[in-house]
Amino acid sequence: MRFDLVTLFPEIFTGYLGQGLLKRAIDRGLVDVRLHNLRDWATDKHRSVDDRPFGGGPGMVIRVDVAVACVEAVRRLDPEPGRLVMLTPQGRRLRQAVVEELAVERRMILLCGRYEGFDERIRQVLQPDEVSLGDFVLNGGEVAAMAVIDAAIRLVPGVLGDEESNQTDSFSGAERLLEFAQYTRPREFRGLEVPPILLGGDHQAIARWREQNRTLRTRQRRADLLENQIPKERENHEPRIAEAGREEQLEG
Ligand code: 6GU
Repeated sequence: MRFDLVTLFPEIFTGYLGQGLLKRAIDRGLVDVRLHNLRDWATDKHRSVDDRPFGGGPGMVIRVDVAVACVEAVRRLDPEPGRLVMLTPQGRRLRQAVVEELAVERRMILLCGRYEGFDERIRQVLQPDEVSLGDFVLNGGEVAAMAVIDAAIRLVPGVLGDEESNQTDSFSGAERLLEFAQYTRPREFRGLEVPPILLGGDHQAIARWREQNRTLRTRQRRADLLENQIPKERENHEPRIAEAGREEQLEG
């Protein structure tokens, strides 16, 4: 999977790209990340990429001419046009279902803004898929772009090793519940003990405990996730297509 990052601050990504799972995926050729500095497409002598908003007000706005020239040039770097994702608090909220949708792409171009935002005509011309991390404001799209890449590469086949799996991740699988509680050594710490069932080696009992624990935790912490559940009987007797219809209804 190829990512092209369009940003005014490519250096933000260098530490992130050189570490952990992502570095391993890049070294193994499973993931390719290219950095592009928006400023390289500025045309005036000051190399300006932003300007004051028409109508007045605080902050600066990313220029349409620079952004469009940059994205169009970056797009032409590969025959696969890819999906253009604009990181903006006005986008649809990123969740695992959105990550799953993005992760099937062979290429993603991630457009990061800074300052007050993008000239509206950037949206009109490029028609990006607009994605937000949530209902709060970041200083720019770079942290959000890292989140998109980080979440997406977990779903690229081969990126996770044998020891890791995205199957039991929170928000994953058919039910999209939180993950169950995990424990490791020591068995006892300051009087807190590991649930004995996890030490017993009865794999069916462990699976039952984890299933219960997932549901309990989700009810306690994120009851909103349980509202999206398909009732068990319906899940068993109705075709899967009913699930998609229901999800649409709940999207609102
Ligand atoms: Cl994607 N960008 C910015 N600037 N702020 C955000 C965001 C994105 N998602 C949440 N807040």
